[in-house]
Amino acid sequence: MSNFTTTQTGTPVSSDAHSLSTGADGAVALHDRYLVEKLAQFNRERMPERIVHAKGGGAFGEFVVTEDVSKYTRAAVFQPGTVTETVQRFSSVAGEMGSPDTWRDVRGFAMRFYTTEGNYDIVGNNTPVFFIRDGIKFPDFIHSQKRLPGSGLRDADMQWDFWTNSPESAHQVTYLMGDRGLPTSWREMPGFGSHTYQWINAAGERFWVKYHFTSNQGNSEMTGAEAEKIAGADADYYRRDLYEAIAEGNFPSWDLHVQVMPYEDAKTYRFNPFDLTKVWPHADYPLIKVGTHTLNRNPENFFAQIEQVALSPANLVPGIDASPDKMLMARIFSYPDAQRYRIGANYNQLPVNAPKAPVNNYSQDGAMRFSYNTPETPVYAPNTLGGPVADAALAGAGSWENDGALVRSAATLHSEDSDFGQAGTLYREVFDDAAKQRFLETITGAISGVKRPHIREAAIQYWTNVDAVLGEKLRLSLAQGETTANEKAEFVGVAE
Ligand code: HDE
Repeated sequence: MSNFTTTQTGTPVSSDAHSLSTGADGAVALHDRYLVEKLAQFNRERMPERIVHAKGGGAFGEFVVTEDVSKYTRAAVFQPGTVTETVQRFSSVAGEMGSPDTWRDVRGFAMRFYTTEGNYDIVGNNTPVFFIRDGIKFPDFIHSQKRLPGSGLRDADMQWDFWTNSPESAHQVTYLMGDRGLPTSWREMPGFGSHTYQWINAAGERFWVKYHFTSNQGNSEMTGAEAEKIAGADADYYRRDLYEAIAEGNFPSWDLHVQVMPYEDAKTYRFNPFDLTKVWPHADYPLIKVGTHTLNRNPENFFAQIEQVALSPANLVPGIDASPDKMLMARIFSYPDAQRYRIGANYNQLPVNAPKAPVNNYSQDGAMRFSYNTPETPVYAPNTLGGPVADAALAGAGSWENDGALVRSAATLHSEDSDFGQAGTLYREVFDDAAKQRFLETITGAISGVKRPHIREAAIQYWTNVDAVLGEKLRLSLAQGETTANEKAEFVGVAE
């Protein structure tokens, strides 16, 4: 028989159904090594879930460069005609691994290009901005979105106390509470790199860029009621949709565009171009197409390939670099740190994380190491024995100028910077009347869960700062909700 069961070490086993015991009904033998191995392996099947973006799904694909953007970047992955294998993972932010896909939330939109120059990862969301602009607030922000320490329950007071005390969150919360917070599927939503990055061309000229992924399936959203119903019926609604679409050969794709800002413009632009809570109006810096990303292959093993994929903004390639965005710089530390903790020191050697380019350095050992240098390769640098040597020209790193004493302060304000300005523009100019009505209903529902009056008042003021008419409508809508609730309570009183 060829398909026989073995231990983890490849030795055939006697039974998958009966433990070794003294007599049919006797004591189980401790030396039943397969029983012990099977139970011990089972106890170690879970590794820590991602502390954010724990629930998700993903697939493999390819990116094809259809245009010529070589005047902006030397990155091999973005040269005309280049085709690069990719992996992409979609996710929600606050929910745990078993949470419903269709809870209202921002969606993770993270991908890796396995380029000839090493892995390049764009780890963004389905919104172009974020809730905060300094990474030091991230743990607090996430704590406020997750669970109360005592009851273990999620809590509207926490959420709105954080948001109303972090006014920079208004733009992203407007996206979150708008239609974008409930996409019909991962296939029918856009993606963004969100941050500003730096591109460097072959002549060493530097540009600032923002990434936009436009869905070729179009954008589509569901209502709160639809999302709530689906959440109860199928917690894996988005994951199933993506898997079945690809299995049926219905391959989703996105066109990648970039906005390109000349290096010198950054200093005088009307918005702080490195402030993650702001967008660059397309009228200022129009979209320039780069190519098309298509997802065309499902994972063979969800845990090995999607649970263990370690996507990180630290994975940058020659011709692409970070920018003086405080959030991006904090993320560049945090993702590899989280992945070393969650997966292990040698997580980049796992097949799904291993680059398609040679690894050549002096790192060694660490648990689960299974690829290594030849015995002749020195384990230190500098050396005279032919070990790898760093090459700045090959590394193609970017740079920028900034100086000043070490300070802890808010970002420099540019002429039109404000915490509520772009949120108000989004609400007034992008939401049509129907979307505005849905938005009012959503924030009314969310804020009606707030118990403390001072936080409720702060939330009304927060939205008044976004748009005065909206603030008035919200105050009225909350008051009406309260009246209705009191009437209901009175009614129940009578019924009793
Ligand atoms: Fe994340 N984020 N993040 N985040 N994030 C993680 O990395 C973090 C931020 C995003 O599908 C973690 O491996 C910090 C912005 C996505 O595997 C963690 C800060 C944006 C994913 C982490 C941010 C994101 C993550 C969790 C503030 C959009 C899932 C485990 C400085 C632009 C990627 C892990 C995947 C995952 C840290 C803010 C998106 C904990 C410290 C801004 C899509 O390292």
